Amino acid sequence: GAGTDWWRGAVIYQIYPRSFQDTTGDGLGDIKGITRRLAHVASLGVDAIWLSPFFTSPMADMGYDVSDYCNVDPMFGTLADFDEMIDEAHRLGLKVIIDQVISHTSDRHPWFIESRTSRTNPKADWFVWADPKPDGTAPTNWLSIFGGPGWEWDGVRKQYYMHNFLISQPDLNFHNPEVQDALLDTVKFWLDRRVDGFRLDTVNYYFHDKQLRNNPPMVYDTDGAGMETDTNPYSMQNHLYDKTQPENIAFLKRLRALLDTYDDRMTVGEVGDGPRSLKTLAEYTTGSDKLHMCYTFDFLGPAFDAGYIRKIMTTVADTVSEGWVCWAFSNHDVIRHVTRFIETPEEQDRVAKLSISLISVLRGSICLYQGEELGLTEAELAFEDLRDPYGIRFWPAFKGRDGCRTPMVWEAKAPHAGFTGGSTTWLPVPNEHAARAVDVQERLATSVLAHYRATLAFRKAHASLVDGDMAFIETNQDLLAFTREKDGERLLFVFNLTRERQKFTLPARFASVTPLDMPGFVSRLENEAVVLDAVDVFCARV
Ligand code: TEU
Repeated sequence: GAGTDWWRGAVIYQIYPRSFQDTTGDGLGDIKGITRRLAHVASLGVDAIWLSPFFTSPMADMGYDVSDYCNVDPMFGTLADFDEMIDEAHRLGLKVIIDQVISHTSDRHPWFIESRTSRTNPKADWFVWADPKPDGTAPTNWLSIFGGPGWEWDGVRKQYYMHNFLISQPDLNFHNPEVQDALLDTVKFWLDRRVDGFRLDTVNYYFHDKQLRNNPPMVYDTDGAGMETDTNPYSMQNHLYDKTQPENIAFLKRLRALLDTYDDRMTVGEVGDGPRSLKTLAEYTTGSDKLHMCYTFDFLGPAFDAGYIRKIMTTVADTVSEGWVCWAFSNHDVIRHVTRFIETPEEQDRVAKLSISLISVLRGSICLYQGEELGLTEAELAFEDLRDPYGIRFWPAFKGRDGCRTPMVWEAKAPHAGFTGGSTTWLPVPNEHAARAVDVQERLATSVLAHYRATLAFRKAHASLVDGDMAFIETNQDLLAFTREKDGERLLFVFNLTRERQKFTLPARFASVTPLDMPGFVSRLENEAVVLDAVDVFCARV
């Protein structure tokens, strides 16, 4: 079926199942817990949920290492729990998007267990196997994202297999059509279970360079300073193979054709590395025969800076004129944005509020990450608390991803803030998080939570914000001013992300403006000038 464009401009709420709500007392979240808490999600005014993986997994990478694509891991519950969760989500008007982690499997997946037994078994070619170089070393210089070489020796096959992430996450060989067929079957399994969409993990990693060519040092753009070559041989950026292989397009078309045999289903591909990512995103989302939209990493870094945001949005306008982007400030892989953006603890609420006000008026769809509606900061954890293998490996230079994965906080006074009725939690619940629990913020009209609801309602009330055009207005470097426009409605925004008051004289063409109340902010119009406080926004109908 052709379907509606519900995903275009949608607001998606990411749930990290392990940390959302426990109902069994084992200190780990589960699907029944999600069902129990969906009313909270719906109350925010979002359109959809995206669930991080809940599939059968040895959990080496917290579920991003799948050993059965068509089942629920017992720690999260059962397929029946999942069906019940979908019923409740749909009853509340929420679409359900699930993660598909198909670039690699777990090394405990039956496909890999079989593949590694010999060079001749039926699945021998389902993973990326290659002979060593004559001197016994790895076939190429490719590195793993999680550190070390991207190849692991297997003593039975006497070959190397390729992995972009952990050694226990072998890379599937997409060049083999049987692999594609098997993966499309798993997608069909979830389509038939009424899933509305898929977040495609590392969608630009699916194909490897079939010719196994060594990579040259990576060339990257150092934020305006031009292209530079990374010459540090130990750099994480170095020798990553160019993941964006042309063969992927044909696979994405097969995937889309399958989705289009159902009504209203969508895909959001994760495309996140470096300077090429927006080009890849455009390639994957232009036209209606590949992906619906892609998720980028551009706002997952440290920048809370008008110039940077203007640069990214302008690049998108130039590069992705017909495709569609999904933005996020936070997710389960990066430091929570409040911690990245604040300069002093006193700013925490204000920065949390301005961030959602900003991202919700940019052109694109958005993903929110559980807990950001409470203004949560990154949890500070001790080495002993860590569960993320990536953090354990690189501590203390990189502390890993556990600080954004701590349990959701529901009731300030309850043990473990209401996350579990049991005696332990898989990661600690910080006291300062508990103080910001949902029940506390529900009682406060000025809370970050109340601000999220008001802001998402504001977005819904103005069609120009959902998918209208976006045009920038000349300002000084510190301000971000733009209009959003659709069907005769034109809204003007002026954002001040700095810690100084700012004044901005409106261009003559905006002579008559009607200021609109942006919930929570204090900017005002004096004569023809917009006067903004530190971390403030002005909005008007023009
Ligand atoms: O992440 C893809 C990815 O590129 C990550 O390496 C990311 O750059 C890193 O986590 C940032 O700190 C996806 C998932 O979101 C992540 O949780 C998984 O570990 C990874 O794929 C492997 O499946």
